[in-house]
Amino acid sequence: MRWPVLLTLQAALASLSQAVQHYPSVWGHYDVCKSQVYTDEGLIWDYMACQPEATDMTKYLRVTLDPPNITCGDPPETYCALENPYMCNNECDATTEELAHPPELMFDFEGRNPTTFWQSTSWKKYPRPLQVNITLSWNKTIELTDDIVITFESGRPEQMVLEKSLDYGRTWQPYQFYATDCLDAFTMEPKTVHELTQQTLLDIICTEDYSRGYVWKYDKTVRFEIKDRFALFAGPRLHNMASLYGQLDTTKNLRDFFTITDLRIRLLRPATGATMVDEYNLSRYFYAISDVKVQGRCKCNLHANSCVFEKDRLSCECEHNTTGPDCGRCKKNYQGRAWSAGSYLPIPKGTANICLPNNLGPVIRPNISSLGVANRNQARVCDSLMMRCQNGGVCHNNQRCQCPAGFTGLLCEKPRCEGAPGGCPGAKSAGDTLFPLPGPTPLPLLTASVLALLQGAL
Ligand SMILES: *[C@@H]1O[C@H](CO)[C@@H](O)[C@H](O)[C@H]1NC(C)=O
Ligand SMILES: *[C@@H]1O[C@H](CO)[C@@H](O)[C@H](O)[C@H]1NC(C)=O
Ligand SMILES: *[C@@H]1O[C@H](CO)[C@@H](O)[C@H](O)[C@H]1NC(C)=O
Ligand SMILES: *[C@@H]1O[C@H](CO)[C@@H](O)[C@H](O)[C@H]1NC(C)=O
Ligand SMILES: *[C@@H]1O[C@H](CO)[C@@H](O)[C@H](O)[C@H]1NC(C)=O
Ligand SMILES: *[C@@H]1O[C@H](CO)[C@@H](O)[C@H](O)[C@H]1NC(C)=O
Ligand SMILES: [Ca+2]
Repeated sequence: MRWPVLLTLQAALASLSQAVQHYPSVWGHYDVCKSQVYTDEGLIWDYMACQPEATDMTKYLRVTLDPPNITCGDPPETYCALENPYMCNNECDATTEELAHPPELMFDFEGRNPTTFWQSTSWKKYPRPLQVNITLSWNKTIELTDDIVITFESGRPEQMVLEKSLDYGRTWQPYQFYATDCLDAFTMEPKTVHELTQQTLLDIICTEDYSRGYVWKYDKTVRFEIKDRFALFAGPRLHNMASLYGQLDTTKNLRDFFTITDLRIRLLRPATGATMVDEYNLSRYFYAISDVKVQGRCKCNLHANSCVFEKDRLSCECEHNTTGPDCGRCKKNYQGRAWSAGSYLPIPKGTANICLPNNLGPVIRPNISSLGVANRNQARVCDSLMMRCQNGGVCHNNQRCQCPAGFTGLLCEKPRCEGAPGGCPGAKSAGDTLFPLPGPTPLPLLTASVLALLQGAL
């Protein structure tokens, strides 16, 4: 009798998850930090690993140019087209709104016609290099979830480096080198992201894919390929996110690779479209960028599912009694055990690793090692797909069955009133109390779990 109920429910959830599957859900669905559940002990909070949704991070950055006066228009200048030195109709004048090209235009909503863009001064001081640093700062650690895409309005640079910082701009590491000739520019062998393997994923490469000369009119973008790197673990269509999560959980280097506080675009040599620079017409050489895309999420150590932007500052709204901009510490009075990040494992809900109150009795407190910082190696008690919880119990975290009101026991195998004098007065069918689960957000929780299970199973 109960089977059909469960099966129908599963079918409903499965079709729901199919509907949701089209989402570009790059990092899965750790979207709930806690929920209320019924157990043998009554209504209790259940805590889960959680993270904010990925979003457009360019809304929250500060941009700095170096040299600071490298933006065109002061004094006004006229530029010529790279392909045609006789076509000089590009005017820049900082004092006229329609002719000014300030840095903000790299991050405004694109989709208007004509495009809006930042533009540098031209290469007036040739042969001194025309170099510009564009630094994007968040003052917050963020995790990249999609490719960084820089769209040029000018030709793409012949030499450029993308750099990152993980310490608010104190130190910088290269992310990727870009050149028409990698050997000549950086003495590096040219490579593409497709040559990387799981073992070489963290290698910094120089690519010639985004710098080629005259065809620039048709391809104006320069990319840093995040998704291709994810795909080395999660498969070509990122369907096996469980595998990626597993790796991210256990490999700090990998996690850090996709984590930044700042990005720097170092423009080292503008497009010239030829081997020789036309010294008599340097108004053809400059940089112009119409759009920069950075998708990511606040890093909250799996202790928050939202991140707020207040007083020009991003910060995680920490749960699990953690605190700090990245939820990187336990709250005062909740230092009963060492702070630990949440864990993506076990799939699908992870492990919250909440901070515990200081004054826990000796019952729980002494043995942190047996409690486990992350209980990722704990034995599986149940599995919702195999439906080993009986009498309509729901498998929870693979670690226990949430039994319906009438049943108890590890697998809900025992009627609660068994042995009670007089048997079970007015016993109801257990199936009736199976759903809905009481609690604030049972549906997102279930869909997230089923989705992730399905994704993991693919
Ligand atoms: C750009 O930044 C790098 C460090 O990332 C620094 O060495 C270089 O001098 C800067 N260049 C300019 C033009 O500011
Ligand atoms: C930018 O400022 C520096 C120092 O203030 C100056 O030497 C340089 O000529 C200026 N460049 C432009 C393009 O105005
Ligand atoms: C650049 O070329 C155009 C077209 O030949 C010419 O009108 C202009 O004077 C040149 N600019 C310079 C600085 O020589
Ligand atoms: C960066 O954030 C910290 C708090 O996390 C704040 O104290 C500091 O003023 C911020 N710095 C800048 C440059 O906004
Ligand atoms: C955190 O502490 C508050 C009291 O400050 C308490 O109400 C809440 O249940 C605690 N949360 C967790 C996850 O322990
Ligand atoms: C925790 O348990 C281990 C063995 O399981 C034991 O050696 C250790 O002394 C215990 N720690 C505390 C603080 O009781
Ligand atoms: Ca723009």
